[in-house]
Amino acid sequence: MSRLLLASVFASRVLGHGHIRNVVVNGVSYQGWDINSFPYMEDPPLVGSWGTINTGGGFPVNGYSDPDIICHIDAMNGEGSIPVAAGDSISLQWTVWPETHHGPVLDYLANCGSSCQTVDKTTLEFFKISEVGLIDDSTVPGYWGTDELIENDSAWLVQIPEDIAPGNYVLRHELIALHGAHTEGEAQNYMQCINLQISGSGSAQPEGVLGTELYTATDPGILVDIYNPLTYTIPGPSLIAGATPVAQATSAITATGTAIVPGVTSA
Ligand SMILES: *[C@@H]1O[C@H](CO)[C@@H](O)[C@H](O)[C@H]1NC(C)=O
Ligand SMILES: [Cu+2]
Repeated sequence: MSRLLLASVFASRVLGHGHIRNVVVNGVSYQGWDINSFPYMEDPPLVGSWGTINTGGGFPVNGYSDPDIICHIDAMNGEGSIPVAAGDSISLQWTVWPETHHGPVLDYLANCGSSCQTVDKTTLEFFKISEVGLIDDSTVPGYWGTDELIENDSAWLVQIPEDIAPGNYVLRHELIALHGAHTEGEAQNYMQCINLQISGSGSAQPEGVLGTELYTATDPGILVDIYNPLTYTIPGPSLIAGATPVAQATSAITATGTAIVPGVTSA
């Protein structure tokens, strides 16, 4: 389908849910992929974010083994990458997230090998670098990662592990809305992928799992009734060693950056 056709088919479904507007690294702001404008452009800006025809609707439509769970529906590899150093905290700045959509916030990395621009997403192996679930259960439905995102002016900090081996990585950032999750198949995952070129002198190469194997529909963190008191188990693989649960605040935006296209390196 042409971009224009996609835009007309899906524009009506994107209202009401958010997406990552921009990514801030050391005060430099990089534009995200904007479903409301990029599909209409002949020559959209070079960004690190992966495009998708839908960052708006509830997901998954076809279950957790569908490759659309990896970087959202019909995801297209990001054409650029954002340069970061191992240990940097990056700020993912969302548009408005709906208050009713309580749930965890999860961040994964996967090594792309030689190029995130051309990698086959179904081969990416994701390891978890950050997770925030039910923060305070003293009320029902509780105070969740998504509520912290809203309270923090729609900004989410995530720290790139200090000891990670340098290279090309996909950051997979995900919010899971659990308001309907007491019914199987009604949890809603909202994931977005962003290419990073990570520099540094670390050597850690954590093992990951395929995106299509991250979750099942009956995981206790996916099929769950948040309107009754609960102890919440965040879904997906365990955090890697060396992950930082709480990132350090980043500096204010002082400049605008442009994504780069990394030279192809040996894997
Ligand atoms: C939310 O803001 C607080 C206070 O600035 C900060 O310490 C915390 O790391 C932020 N949380 C996230 C996930 O960005
Ligand atoms: Cu919704």
